[in-house]
Amino acid sequence: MSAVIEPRVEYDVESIRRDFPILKRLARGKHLVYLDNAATTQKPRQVIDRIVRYYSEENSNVHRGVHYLSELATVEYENARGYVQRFINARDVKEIVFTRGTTESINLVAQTWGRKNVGAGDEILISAIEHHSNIVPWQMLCAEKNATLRIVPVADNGELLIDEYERMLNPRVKLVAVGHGSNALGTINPIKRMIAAAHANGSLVLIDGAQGVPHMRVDVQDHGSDFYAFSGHKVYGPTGVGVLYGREALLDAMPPWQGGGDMILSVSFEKTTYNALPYKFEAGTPNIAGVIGLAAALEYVSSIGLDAIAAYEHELLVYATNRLREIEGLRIIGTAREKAAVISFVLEGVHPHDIGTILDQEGIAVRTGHHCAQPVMLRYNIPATGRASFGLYNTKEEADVLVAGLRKVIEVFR
Ligand code: 7TS
Repeated sequence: MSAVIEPRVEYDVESIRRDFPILKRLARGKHLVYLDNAATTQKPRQVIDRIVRYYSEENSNVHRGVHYLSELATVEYENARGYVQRFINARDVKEIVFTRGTTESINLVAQTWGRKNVGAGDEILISAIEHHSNIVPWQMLCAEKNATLRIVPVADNGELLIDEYERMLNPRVKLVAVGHGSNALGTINPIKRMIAAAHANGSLVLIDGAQGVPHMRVDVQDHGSDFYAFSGHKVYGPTGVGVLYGREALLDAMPPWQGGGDMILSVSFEKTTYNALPYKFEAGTPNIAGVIGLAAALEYVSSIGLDAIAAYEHELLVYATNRLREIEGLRIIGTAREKAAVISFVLEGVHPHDIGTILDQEGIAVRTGHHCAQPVMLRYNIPATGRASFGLYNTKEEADVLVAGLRKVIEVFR
């Protein structure tokens, strides 16, 4: 696998769209307008082809055979780990653990580091705008350990109250767990500042990067997180694979999680010794094709350029926000100054589910509901929102189609 790729010189969205076979298809007889990228992204043929090639030419189990294919699969699997390490600028490949996704990465930390290090009276800080994946594992841990979960509040515009956060830090706070970006509101949190404040307080920080990695350059050494979790499928890679980055000293001191093959050095009925990092946390046959496909996806976004993607998506966000604001009775929920291209909205007099159903008839895929962030809905006193989330292949024309679709929704309910 190549190391660093020169980004494309200019952002050519039409050429990028040609990389994604699914974007050519129709949905309900209309051109597909896919605006549900926060849920999952579509896959470029570079990723699809890589997975096909793996199964056609390289498939074997890793880390066990001395035969040719097993060696080949192992090299590709470990090269992928190296690619992920360079992609997020981790210090060492040992710091990259492959998981099923963000959810599993967070649960791994809660169940291993958390069980070992969190006790009665300790506190874990999360924020009011977390996805359920970054709430429930901590609730479970706190219930088991008699620890307290505390919630950093959010302002009306969707920004966390950072001064309040800094006041909440105290010696009992063992861990701060916050999202890099909010899937429900689009808010990008000032994680570098939040991490520095937590470290000054002696607390560790886990960043839920599910909505970070797809939208911006992530450098774990620069922002300084102790753990960073993300999913392959939200960054144009396959489902069923994700990453837990953890600082080596922390991972090293954590007990293993699942027991099984590959995570051991030796097993007898009397005593088992565990494997070195990162294998200690990768019990059983991993998602080899998924890991290789994930590296292909990261290579793909690198070839476009993370900064170019961020700039392009920002342009889309500004354009779509302005167009949506033209619609009478439409209210955008989440207007933080730093936002990813995620727009949640409610439409006066129309239930979000009806919005989703009518837009679907137009071939427009948006998500409606609570977005696995029910506390956010409660905070803004709404049952659900419609949500358009943009990716690197979306266009301003698609934002126009969305606006036209919403005008149809309004017609129906007039
Ligand atoms: N954290 C955030 C911020 C997310 O947006 C999601 C998924 C997760 C964690 C969980 O990721 P997973 O890959 O382990 O499932 N968000 C969404 C969404 O917005 N719509 O569907 C899934």
